[in-house]
Amino acid sequence: MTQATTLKEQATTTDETPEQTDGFHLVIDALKLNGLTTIYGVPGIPITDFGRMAQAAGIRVLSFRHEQNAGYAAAIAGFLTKKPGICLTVSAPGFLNGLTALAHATTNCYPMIQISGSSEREVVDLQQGDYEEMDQLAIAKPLCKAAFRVLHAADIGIGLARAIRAAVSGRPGGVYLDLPAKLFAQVMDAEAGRKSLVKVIDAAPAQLPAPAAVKRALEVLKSAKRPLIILGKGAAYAQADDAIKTLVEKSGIPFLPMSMAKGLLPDTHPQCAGAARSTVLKDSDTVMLIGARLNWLLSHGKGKSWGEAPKKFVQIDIEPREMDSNVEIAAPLVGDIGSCVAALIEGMGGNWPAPPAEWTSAVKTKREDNIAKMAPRLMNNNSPMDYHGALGALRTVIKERPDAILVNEGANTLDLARGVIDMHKPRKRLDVGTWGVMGVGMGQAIAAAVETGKPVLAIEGDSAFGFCGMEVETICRYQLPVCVVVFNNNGIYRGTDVNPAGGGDPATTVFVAGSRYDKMMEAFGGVGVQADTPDALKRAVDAAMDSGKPTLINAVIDPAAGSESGRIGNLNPQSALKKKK
Ligand SMILES: Cc1ncc(C[n+]2csc(CCOP(=O)(O)OP(=O)(O)O)c2C)c(N)n1
Ligand SMILES: [Mg+2]
Repeated sequence: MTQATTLKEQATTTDETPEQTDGFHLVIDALKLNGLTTIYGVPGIPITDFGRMAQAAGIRVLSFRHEQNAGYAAAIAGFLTKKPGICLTVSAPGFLNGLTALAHATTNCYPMIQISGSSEREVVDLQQGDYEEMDQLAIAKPLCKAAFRVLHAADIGIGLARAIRAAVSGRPGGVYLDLPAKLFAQVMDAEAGRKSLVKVIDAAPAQLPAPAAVKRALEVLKSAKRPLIILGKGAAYAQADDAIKTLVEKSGIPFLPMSMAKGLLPDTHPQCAGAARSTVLKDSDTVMLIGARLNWLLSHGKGKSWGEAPKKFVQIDIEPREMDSNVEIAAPLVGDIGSCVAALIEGMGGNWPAPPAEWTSAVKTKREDNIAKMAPRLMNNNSPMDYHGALGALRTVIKERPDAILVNEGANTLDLARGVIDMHKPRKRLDVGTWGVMGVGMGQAIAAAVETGKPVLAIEGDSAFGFCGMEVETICRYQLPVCVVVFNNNGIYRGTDVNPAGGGDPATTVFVAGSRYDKMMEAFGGVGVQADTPDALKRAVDAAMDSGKPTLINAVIDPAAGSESGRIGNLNPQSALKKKK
């Protein structure tokens, strides 16, 4: 090398400004480094360019029509993948629209990160009336598992790492990450930027149960005369499917799946007590909860539905404070579900005694009786359809297509579908979760299609669908294999109520009679079908699932068929005073 060229090279390096990066790119690089390659959101100031750049950088960015639906998509993506689902929102109103979903994710223990742009701190904190002014961090904090704000570009890597860890470790939940507008534009040295990024190692470390706790749990189980296992959606989330199956089968104990744990073991499994729910809750003497909480969905573990006889509970949960939340837990087993279940299997050894045959055969008889009672109702071909006729047809669809993902919301539409439609594989049933929230359907359907690539069947009450129906445009835009069936009974619970005042306004629970929701899908280029009989419904769903084309089927349900609040009418407050007419 000559002296001249060396000098020339030196000159070029010193003349050139060092390579630079900015907040936009650091957020993108940090997401990619951690394998977070899908974003659900709505564009606008200050994150419009961020969305574009993320798309350019190979991240899949799905734009929704409303942040709440993007948030529900991110939340269920977290449930399906065990990685935090990412929801991207604009400041103030967009942030608030997404926040319901973040709170829902936290309540349901789904890992999710809501990344929101926010306005300028200096102006917001002095309350000087900035564009979309709001102290978002303070508002998000009580509604999620953790909340962070990043002010310096050099802290983006560590900020995202903290958010990921908080979302997925221990009991998963929603995390808020506040990124003020200025942060995106901040520039820094590219090499220093690269070094500032953090790849999160072992984001959800295994948490092993104490050996003494395992021993205690096995002793309680062994002394049971009428044992029951309840599988919650935490068990489905854990993705410890084989271990859970082994535990259930080795123990011979009847199991009851909660709604989103259906299919963890097939509902048709000989030990499944789904169709004998009230019997097993009442008559069991020992109950092992696996990733299920004793909240309202299990009547808090006490009261009429749990019968008179004393019960002993064994509970597996990663959150120690879950123990004794409602009743005494005789054997708390704190740890991640995979580790706890593996430890139990090991502790059971080779000759674990089967539960008394008297108990298992009583459960079997009850289950078979109930299934036989329901069977003829599922086969009717009435028009207009009742819930059972329509659901009987859809039950066959899922039986024939066990890999399809079922999304389900509504009141009667939810409660009856849960009972009627058998699930055959884990994490194929997605629904309203712990809050019984309406409007999750389209977000969940979109995320399910995006994250799994499987066809989706969304069974929606007409009211439930109304909360998120505009996202059919999103489904059409991204050409997702989603078939939406709207159970159209002209209203909430029923379409038959009349205004008690006799005035011109309709009753509070009824909608426009005979609406054609199928036309909404047609408006965006999807397939719309009107179905009046279970046979026509089955044909239309099969065609949709075969073609993979976005489809909406308006399933005409008898407006008088439903009951108030579906299966939970008892939760409506009743005044001691007589009803005034
Ligand atoms: C966000 C939200 N708002 C309101 C409710 C109250 N709610 C419970 S079920 C329901 C709708 C039930 O009607 P539909 O979806 O048509 O089902 P159907 O019983 O008619 O089959 C409503 C509004 C809720 N659960 N969540
Ligand atoms: Mg309805």
